[in-house]
Amino acid sequence: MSKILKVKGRQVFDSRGNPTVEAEVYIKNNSASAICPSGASKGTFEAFEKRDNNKRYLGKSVLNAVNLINTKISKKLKAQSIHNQERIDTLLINLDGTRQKTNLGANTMLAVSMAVKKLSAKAKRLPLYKTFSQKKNYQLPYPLMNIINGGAHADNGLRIQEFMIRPDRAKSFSDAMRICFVVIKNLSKLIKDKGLSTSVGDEGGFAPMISSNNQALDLIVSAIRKSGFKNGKDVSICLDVAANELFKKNKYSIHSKNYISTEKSIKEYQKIIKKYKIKSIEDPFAENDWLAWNKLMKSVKKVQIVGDDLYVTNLERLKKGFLNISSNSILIKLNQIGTVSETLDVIKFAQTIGYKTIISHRSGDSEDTFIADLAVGTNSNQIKTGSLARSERVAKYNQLIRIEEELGKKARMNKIN
Ligand code: 2PG
Ligand code: MG
Repeated sequence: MSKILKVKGRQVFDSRGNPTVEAEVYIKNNSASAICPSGASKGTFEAFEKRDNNKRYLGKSVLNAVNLINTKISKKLKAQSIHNQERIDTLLINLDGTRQKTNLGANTMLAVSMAVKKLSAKAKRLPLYKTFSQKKNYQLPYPLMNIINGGAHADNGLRIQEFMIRPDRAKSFSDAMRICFVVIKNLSKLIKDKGLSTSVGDEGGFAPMISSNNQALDLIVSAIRKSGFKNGKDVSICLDVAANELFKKNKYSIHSKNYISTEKSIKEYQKIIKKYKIKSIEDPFAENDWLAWNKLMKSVKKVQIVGDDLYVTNLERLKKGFLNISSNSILIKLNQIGTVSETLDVIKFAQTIGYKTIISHRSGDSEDTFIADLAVGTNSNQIKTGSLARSERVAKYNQLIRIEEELGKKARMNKIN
C-alpha cells in the first residue's frame, strides 16, 4: 500500500511568474504533490538550482528537471516505501552523486522529497506537522513579517533587503496575526500620507520609493506607535540585510551607498540597534567574511544574529559557524540543501547547540504550505514568510491558523528568548 508506483514531474509557475518544479508521487489510491520555491538573493554555497538555460523561456524553464523526475527518479523510487524518508532522500542524493546537487538539481530533488513526506502523512491520515517528531506539545512559531521590501526584492534602492516586525508579546498565533495586521494597516496609511506608493514587493511588503534605511525604520516605528504598541516590547523590528549584495573589496555599503569598513559598519549597526531597538539581524555580513560575523557577535548583546547565506542550511557550514561563534540563530530553507532529511538534520544540530531555528520561504514562492507544518513540527521559534499580502505568503500564515485551531487548548506559542 505504501509503495511508490510512480513519480511525475510538471513545470508550474512561482509567485514571480518564473517556471518551477512540481512533483507528484503516487501510491495505490493516493498521491501528493509539492512545489519547489526559488530565491533571488542566493548564497554561493546553496545547492544547485537546475534550469534549462535556453531561449524559449529566457533561460528559466525547468523542463529538463521535470524530465529527470519522469524518467530516472521515478524509476529509482519505484516500489520504495513512502514512510522511509531517509531512504528516499539517500537514494536521491546517491542518484545525483555530486556535492552541490548539480546533476539532478536541488529543485528537482526537493520537490520529490517534499511530495513523499506529504504523501506519507496523508497515507497515515496525520496532519503533516505531526510527522516530524514524536512529541505531543506543539508550539507555534512567531511570525517575522517582512513589511518593507528593499534590496533585490524591490526597485526602490533601499540598501537593506527586509524590514520585518515580530509580535513578541503575542499570546497566540491568531493574536500575533492581529498585531501584525494592525501595524501593517497603519503603515499603509502612513506611507500614503507621505504621497508614496503602497504597492508591494516580491514578499508582499510595501516597496515605497524611499532610499534610506532610517526612513524605512522611522516609518515602522511610527506605525507601531500609531497601533498602540511599544516598539521593542510588544513588537520588535528585525532586519535581513542580505549583505552579500552590499559587499565589495572588503567593504560594505549597508548603511548608505558609501562603502565602509567592517568596524565602521558595526558602529552603524550599534547605532540603529539602539535607536530602533532592533532585535534580530540576518546576514549582517557577507557569506565568507567569518571574521566580521564574529566581531559583530562580540559587539552586540541580546540581538538575534541569523545566518542565512552564511549557512545555506548546510551542516558543514553550520558547524564552522558554531566553532567561529558567528551567530546564535539559523535561517532554514529546504531548497538551499535539497532534501527534507538533510534539512531536518541541520535543524536538529542547530537546536542541540542552542541556536534558534527560523523556517523561511523564498522570494519566489508558491501556494505550497509545507514550511508552516515544518515550523510547528520541528519546534522552530520563528517563521519568516513575508507580509500579509500576496496569497503565496498568506497561505503559510493561514495554514498556521488552521494548525493552531486543531491544537485547540494545547496550542502554545514558542519562546522568543
Ligand atoms: C532571504 C530570502 C527570503 P531569497 O534572503 O532570506 O526572504 O530571500 O529567497 O531571495 O533568497
Ligand atoms: Mg536572507
